[in-house]
Amino acid sequence: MSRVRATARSNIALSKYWGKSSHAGNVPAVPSLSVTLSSLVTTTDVEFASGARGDALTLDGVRVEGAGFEKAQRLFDEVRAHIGREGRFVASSHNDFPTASGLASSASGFAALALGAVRAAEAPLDDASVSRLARRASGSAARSVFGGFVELLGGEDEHDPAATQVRGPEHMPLRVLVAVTTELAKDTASTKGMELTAAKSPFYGAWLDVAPRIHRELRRAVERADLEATCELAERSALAMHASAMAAGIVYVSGATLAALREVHAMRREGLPAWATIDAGPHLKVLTSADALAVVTARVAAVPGVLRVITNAPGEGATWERVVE
Ligand code: 2P0
Repeated sequence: MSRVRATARSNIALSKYWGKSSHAGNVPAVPSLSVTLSSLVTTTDVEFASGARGDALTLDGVRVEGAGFEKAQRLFDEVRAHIGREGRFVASSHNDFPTASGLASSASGFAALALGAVRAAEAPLDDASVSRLARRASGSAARSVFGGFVELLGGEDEHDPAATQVRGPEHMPLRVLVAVTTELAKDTASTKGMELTAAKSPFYGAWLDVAPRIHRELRRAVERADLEATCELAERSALAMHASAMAAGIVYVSGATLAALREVHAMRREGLPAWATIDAGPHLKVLTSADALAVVTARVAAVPGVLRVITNAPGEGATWERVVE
């Protein structure tokens, strides 16, 4: 029996993935570029054992069931198909942040699970293949396999993309503040939100049109380490994504999210480097520079409805080690 411990960090998309292409295997409809986050870490132990009983997965001690487990099981099936051998996966996953806080991230979770399962089963797969495996479970997870600034292509021309590192963590002094606005998790899951947006939003076509253009510009800004242009484009990507989703009735923002967004805009008017991005939940993520971190953090933390602020620098990619007992 072989046990492996894998760690992966969450990531935040600067240019957003929202919507799926027509290809099988969870291929995004648009390209995205993320920064891996230093402070939101998932650690997953995976054993690959002989025996006919089924696979098992726990998250912070609680057995994972339903859609999350189905995704994990498909991932395990793919790894078994690669090695051509039977066996059961037993995985236990821990987040270093409260799982029920709405920060629980399928990105770090499935990246760690994919890497752990591949290494536990000794499947001869490289990081790009691990990224593809993770993507099939959850698109954003493909990006958490790598550190720093990471791109995942998407669109009808892409059939089975893996994420790739664009630049390492030290490339830009970017800081990401997660302004936590609720300790409760429940929102429309990303997959469902994307489906509803594609089916119902009058602006989904506009999103598919603009997202790749914002992404291209943002990628160039990252390459030249232009923090201001990167963050401005990131905010534009997030607002376009949310405008499109909102027109389908998918509203992720709360009053506290908008209050924090207004504070970010107020800071910018004062000349402070602060921009915002929002994912499929009510937390606001503030993008700033290392130099302005202290003042921007204090301003964001003082917004009514912001419960706490988690500071992140660009983080490392997923890692693994064999556990010897
Ligand atoms: C992203 N978000 O690029 C986008 C931007 C949030 C907004 O959470 O359906 O959980 O499992 O592939 O990866 C992406 O959603 O969705 C996501 P699935 P995932 O990070």
